[in-house]
Amino acid sequence: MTTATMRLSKQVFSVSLLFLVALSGFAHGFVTPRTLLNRLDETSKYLTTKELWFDQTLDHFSPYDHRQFKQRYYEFLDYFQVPDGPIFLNICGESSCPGITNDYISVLAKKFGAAVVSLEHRYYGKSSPFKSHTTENLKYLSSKQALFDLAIFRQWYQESLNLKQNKRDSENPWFVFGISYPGALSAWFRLKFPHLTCGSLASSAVVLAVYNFTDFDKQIGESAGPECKAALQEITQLVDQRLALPLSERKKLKTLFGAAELEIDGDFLYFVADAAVTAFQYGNPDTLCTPLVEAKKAGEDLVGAYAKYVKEHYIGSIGVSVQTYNQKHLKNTAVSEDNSDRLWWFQVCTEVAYFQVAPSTDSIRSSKVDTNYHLDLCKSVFGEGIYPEVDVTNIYYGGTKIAGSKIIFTNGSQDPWRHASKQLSSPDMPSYLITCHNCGHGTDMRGCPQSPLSIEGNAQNCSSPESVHKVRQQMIEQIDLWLSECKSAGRSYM
Ligand SMILES: *[C@@H]1O[C@H](CO)[C@@H](O)[C@H](O)[C@H]1NC(C)=O
Ligand SMILES: *[C@@H]1O[C@H](CO)[C@@H](O)[C@H](O)[C@H]1NC(C)=O
Ligand SMILES: CC(=O)N[C@H]1CO[C@H](CO)[C@@H](O)[C@@H]1O
Repeated sequence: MTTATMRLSKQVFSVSLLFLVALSGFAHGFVTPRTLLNRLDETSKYLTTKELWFDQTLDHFSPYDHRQFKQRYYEFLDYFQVPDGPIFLNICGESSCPGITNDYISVLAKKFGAAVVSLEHRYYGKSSPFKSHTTENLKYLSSKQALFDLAIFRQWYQESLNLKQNKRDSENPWFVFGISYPGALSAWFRLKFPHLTCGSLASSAVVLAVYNFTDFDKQIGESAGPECKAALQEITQLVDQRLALPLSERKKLKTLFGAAELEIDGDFLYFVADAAVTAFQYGNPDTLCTPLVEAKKAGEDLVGAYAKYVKEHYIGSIGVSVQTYNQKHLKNTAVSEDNSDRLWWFQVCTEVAYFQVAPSTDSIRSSKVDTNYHLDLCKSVFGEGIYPEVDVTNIYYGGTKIAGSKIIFTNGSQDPWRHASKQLSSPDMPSYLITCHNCGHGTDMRGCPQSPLSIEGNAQNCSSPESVHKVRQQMIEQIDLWLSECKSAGRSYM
């Protein structure tokens, strides 16, 4: 994901892929280029990939269903100060979890002498309770069940540790971490199970379920700046015009973008919009904007210039698979490690929405990417009656009015997702904004820019490394304070 798109070295190439998988392509559903992932040198990019297994309850809310399934988890103990160092619970989210990613958590673990444990999210990766992901079988896939999974796992892990260390009734101080949807889970975990953790880091945490998420597109416009925004809007207009032409012309257009398989125009338009989003979300805006603004100045074909970015950068170096935008593919109920897009769409279509619809004026994406497009997708992929009840979700967790405590919220200024996060500080819940040209999703944990992954950040490529550094220092002070409050009270929670 650098500007040198065409000449990416193999190493940079694989780091981008790893990065993408680790961060989960949150923009749309999921983009998990598994086949390419296998080429990675996984050892240096993960703290550990050694799989461990845990027996989890399938339905935490049923009084009589006692079925269980195998859930995958990881532990990293290299920095752990035995016996009473802290335990960092690093939440995995809406994609396969092949290990504990070697991001800023490793710096924090070293600093605090912490163990790091990570549980794969139910249904994703190798932690599916079922052999087929029919809509009926997806009924236990929810954030509420996932939070309960984490609580049960946390309890069990502590007990096993106590057994190993021959100690009773004493607990290590726990701290929970997550980025993006796992960031929301991290905040919600502290909200629902405050007695199980000393505090939470909720990085780019999307705690507000949003039905018509028009602020998302608006933020892309702001992050792009006037010139790039105008170019993107002109491209959308031209693409819309060409989609009104006869079928053969429409096919030509889709082929130009390497997306001939997207027969439904809405899927294609969503894909076209999402390709631009990624540049801002992950801190590489110039990769997209520089060639577009240049093409515009030179009077060159803008659609052609954008298609080149999409094919070479979005599909090529990032390795996004076009089929993840294809409703036909989303209907596939087969269970495999790269089926996360169907699963995430199910969560979107039942709980959180975040429908990335076009605002009524000044939109960047096509106005055809509207509420109906999303509702039709939910119905077509999962069946009648599947649509999100965002109000219920927000009543359950509180949205941005979450009444938690000891939760750190962090956001990147260029990240469209920040409008679904908690951006204002409140007592015991500080919120920090990391402001810079390429500060996007999860900057605090993934460095700046967020790809290629560089734990401490890449000062050469980050427009303001000091703003990242400042927020990290504040995070460290908070974590230190809350852990010590826990310890002095002799408890694993406060
Ligand atoms: C990032 O920095 C490297 C050198 O550290 C440079 O080769 C590359 O072009 C930079 N990428 C961007 C997007 O600025
Ligand atoms: C979402 O947008 C659609 C179309 O503009 C509108 O009909 C609907 O009322 C909106 N819903 C909410 C909850 O804002
Ligand atoms: C802590 C912080 O800087 N919060 C800011 C986040 O962004 C919003 C605007 O989107 C500001 O209003 C907040 O002050």
